[in-house]
Amino acid sequence: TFIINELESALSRQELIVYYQPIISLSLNHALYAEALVRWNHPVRGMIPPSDFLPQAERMGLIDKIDDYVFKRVCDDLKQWTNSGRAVPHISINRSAHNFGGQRARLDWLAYLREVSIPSELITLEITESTLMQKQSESRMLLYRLRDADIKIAVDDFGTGYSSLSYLKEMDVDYLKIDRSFIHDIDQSEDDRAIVEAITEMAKRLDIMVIAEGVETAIQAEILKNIGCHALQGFFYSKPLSKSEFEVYLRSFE
Ligand code: G
Ligand code: G
Ligand code: NA
Ligand code: MN
Repeated sequence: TFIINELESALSRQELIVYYQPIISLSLNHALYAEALVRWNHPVRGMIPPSDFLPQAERMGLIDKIDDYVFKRVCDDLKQWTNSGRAVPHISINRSAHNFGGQRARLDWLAYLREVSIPSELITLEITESTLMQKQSESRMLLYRLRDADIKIAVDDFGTGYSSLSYLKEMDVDYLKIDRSFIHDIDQSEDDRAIVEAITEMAKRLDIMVIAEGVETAIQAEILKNIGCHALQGFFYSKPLSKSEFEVYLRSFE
């Protein structure tokens, strides 16, 4: 398809751009927080969402290049925000399970942060449960290196992957992001509410913060606040914003 041929050149032509979706803190110790989400600004087709090209990118072995590219763009933006003298947001960045710990032809994220003098505490890595379950020593070593350097780890789409919770014991994680499939009907479904309550209770006892994803209505937000989630993300608060829109959002905190 068109994507296979064009994705590689999209990278070199800088057609991939980063949007930021605000994450609303209820009780985190930092108020400014957002998830970086890639978009493809295609010269003919316009803005293409990640769901329409990341699966292909993964199959083509291009996802590492995309993740490294997005990481660098986020670092550029963080550098700019730092230099502006304004409050600097924490940013969550997705890193695919594919070749997660791979050393070959991959950017060393920690070395890069040091090179551009960005404090690693500003960065959270969003990874899936399958990444945490990877037993390869390269992946494990990278996770431990990142944690040692104060990068935060968030488990993305929590509850939809492996049912084993053993990794929570082996690996310190900072956030669980409850998948939006549990949030969507939470005002109707006793079951979904029970699941979100149980996850939140478990997380608190493990000293892990809970972020609910896909919050679309005031009722959902109210229920999630009462349950005690630490932060909320979703269209009810904000869609993903372009960099300049996100800067307007940041200024609204001043
Ligand atoms: O923005 P949207 O909801 O369409 O994103 C769809 C999926 O793409 C989400 O699950 C998100 O985690 C993932 N995603 C967005 N940006 C990136 C990225 O830069 N790298 C990786 N690996 N996944 C991303
Ligand atoms: O979990 P993941 O990283 O895949 O989630 C990010 C994706 O979810 C983004 O593509 C974003 O556009 C999408 N998204 C963000 N907020 C909402 C929401 O409230 N409802 C739905 N359906 N999707 C959302
Ligand atoms: Na997610
Ligand atoms: Mn994510």
